[in-house]
Amino acid sequence: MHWQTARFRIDLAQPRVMGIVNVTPDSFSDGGRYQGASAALRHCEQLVAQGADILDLGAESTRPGTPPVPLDEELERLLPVLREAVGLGVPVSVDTYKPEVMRRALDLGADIVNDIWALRQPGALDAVARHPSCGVCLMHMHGEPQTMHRAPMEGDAVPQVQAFLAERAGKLAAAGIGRERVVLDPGIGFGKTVAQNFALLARQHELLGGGHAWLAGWSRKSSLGQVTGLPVQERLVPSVAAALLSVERGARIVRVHDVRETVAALKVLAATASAEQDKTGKNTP
Ligand code: HH2
Repeated sequence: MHWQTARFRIDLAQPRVMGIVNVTPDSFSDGGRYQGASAALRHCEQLVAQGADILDLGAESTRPGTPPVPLDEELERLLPVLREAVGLGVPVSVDTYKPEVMRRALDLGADIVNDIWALRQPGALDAVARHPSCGVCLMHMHGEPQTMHRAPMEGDAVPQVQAFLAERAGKLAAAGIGRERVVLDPGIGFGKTVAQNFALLARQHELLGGGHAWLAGWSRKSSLGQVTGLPVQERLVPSVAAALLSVERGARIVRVHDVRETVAALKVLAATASAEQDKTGKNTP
C-alpha cells in the first residue's frame, strides 16, 4: 500500500510517523512554543532528524472552543515556514480547512492537505482536485471545534465514523481523486466521548477495509489524560502506547508530537513482527 502525494509516493509497508509542527500561539499541548518562523523551522529540522517521515504544519489550533483564525493571519504564520520546510527532504502536509490556504500551500510545494473538515468547506474539494497528485487526509469530526466538546456524538461511533469517511472518500473519487491519494482518520477527540475514542481504537479493525490507509492521531489528547490522570505535558508514555496500539490494529500513519520516542517504540514492534515472520518461514532466505 502507498500514499501518493505531490512529490513523494510514500511506501506504507512500514508504518510512518507524521511529526506535528504547530505554528500557533494556542495549540492545546505546545501552543506558542514554535510560533515564530525560525523556531518552527528549527522544530521541523529537529523532527526530521528524529525520524519523522512526514511533517504536518498547522497554523490554526483546533483546540475545543478556539475561535477561527482569519485567512491572512493563517497564511502569514504558515507560508514562511512551509517555504523552507519543503526543502527538508520529507513530504510536508498542511493542516488546514481553508481552500485558499490549500491552494497557496500546494503552489508553494506542499505534498499533502490534512483537513479536519474532510474537505467539506465550500471550495476545498475543488482546491485539492485541481492538483494532479497531492495527498489528502480526511478526518472525521462531529460538530465543529468551537462547540464539539459540549455536544459529543451519540451512540456507537465506529459505524458512524466508517460511514462518514466512506461517503467523503466516494465524493473525492467522483472528483477524480483516487484512493492512493487519500488517507482516512477517525478524528480522535473531535466531538467524541472518552469511551467513543477508545471504541475507535479497540475496534479499529472495523474501520479498515475499503482499500484506504488509515492515520491515527492520539498524541497528548485529553482522552489519554482522562484514563491516566496525567496533565497534557506528561502524556508522552500514554501517547506512545496509543500510537503503538493503533499501528498494531492496522493504522499506517501516526500523527505525533513526540517523534523520537514513537519511532523507537515502532522499532520494537517491527522487530517483533519480523521475528514472528521468521518463525513462520516467510522471512527466511
Ligand atoms: N488532531 C489535531 C489537529 N489536526 N489532524 C488529523 N488528521 N488528525 C488529528 O487527530 C488531528 C489533526 C489536534 O492536535 P494538535 O495539532 O496537537 O493541537 P491543536 O489543534 O490545538 O493545534
